Order: sequence, then C-alpha cells, then structure tokens
Amino acid sequence: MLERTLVMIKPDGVQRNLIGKVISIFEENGLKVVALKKTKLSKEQAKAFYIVHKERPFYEDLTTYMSSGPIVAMVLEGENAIQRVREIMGATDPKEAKEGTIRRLFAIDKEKNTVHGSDSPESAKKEIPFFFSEQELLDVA
Ligand code: IDP
Ligand code: MG
Repeated sequence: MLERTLVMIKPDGVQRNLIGKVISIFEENGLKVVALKKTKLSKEQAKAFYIVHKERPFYEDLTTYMSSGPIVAMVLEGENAIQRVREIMGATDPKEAKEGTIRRLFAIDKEKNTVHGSDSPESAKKEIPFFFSEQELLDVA
C-alpha cells in the first residue's frame, strides 16, 4: 500500500551535519520526499509530539533534548513506507540496531538516536499534520 510517514532528523543529526546523509539513505531506498522543513521545537511542542510517552521515565529528558536545537521534519512516501522507514532507521537503541541502519551508523545513544519515524498508520496520521499543512504535501510528479 502506498503510504506516507513522518520522519524527523533529531538535533544530534542536524548538529553533526548528517542531514544530507540521512535523506540520501531514504532516497536510495526509493522513498520520495513529499514535504521537508528545518525547524526548532519548543519544549511545549516536544511534549505535545511525544505525549504518548508522558508517563515514561525518559519523557522529561527526551523533550528537553528534542527542543535543544533545530530538527528537520519531512514526509516520505512509498510502498509500505511506515514499516520500511522503521527498518531503515533500526532499533531505538543503536547497540541493538542492525548493521547498515541509520541508527547503527549514526546514533550517539538510545536517546540521541538521530531519527524519528512514525510507528503506525495512526501515528503518521497525527504526526504529519503536526508539521505540515495539506498544501505543503506535494506529490512527486
Ligand atoms: P522509537 O523512536 O524507536 O519509536 P520510542 O520507544 O517511541 O522509540 O521512544 C521515543 C524516543 O524516546 C526514542 O527514539 C528515543 O529518542 C527516546 N527513548 C526511548 N527509550 C529511551 C530510553 O530508555 N532512554 C532514553 N531515551 C529513550
Ligand atoms: Mg516511537
């Protein structure tokens, strides 16, 4: 099924000049960029984005980290894009991520793990409008 998913390059990725490398990996895997922006989340926005984790012990640190510097948000489109992006990113903890995945290649640790990708169609449906209006989602001609 043709799907769209929300990806972020987290502050550690932007800060270490990895924007191009990360996007290249997605493009090489056939995913299309339908929207793209660099932005910075406020602490309140980071808390709202990660609200599902509000009871987790890492919520406070995570939302401080995610609002600590610029991020790049994008919408990627492709067949089974949601699951494929999760596979290309690798496990949350880079120590557990498979060889060749973005997190294995670039992540610093389990928190500063370079990329976010929606985990389900329900998440993608909420996360895409968090960053992009309908008019900003442009089909690749
Ligand atoms: P995911 O990004 O692989 O879907 P989630 O469990 O949804 O992982 O957690 C969201 C984000 O919270 C992770 O990407 C990571 O940045 C952070 N995180 C998750 N678990 C931990 C942890 O045990 N310690 C520190 N940060 C964590
Ligand atoms: Mg998640």
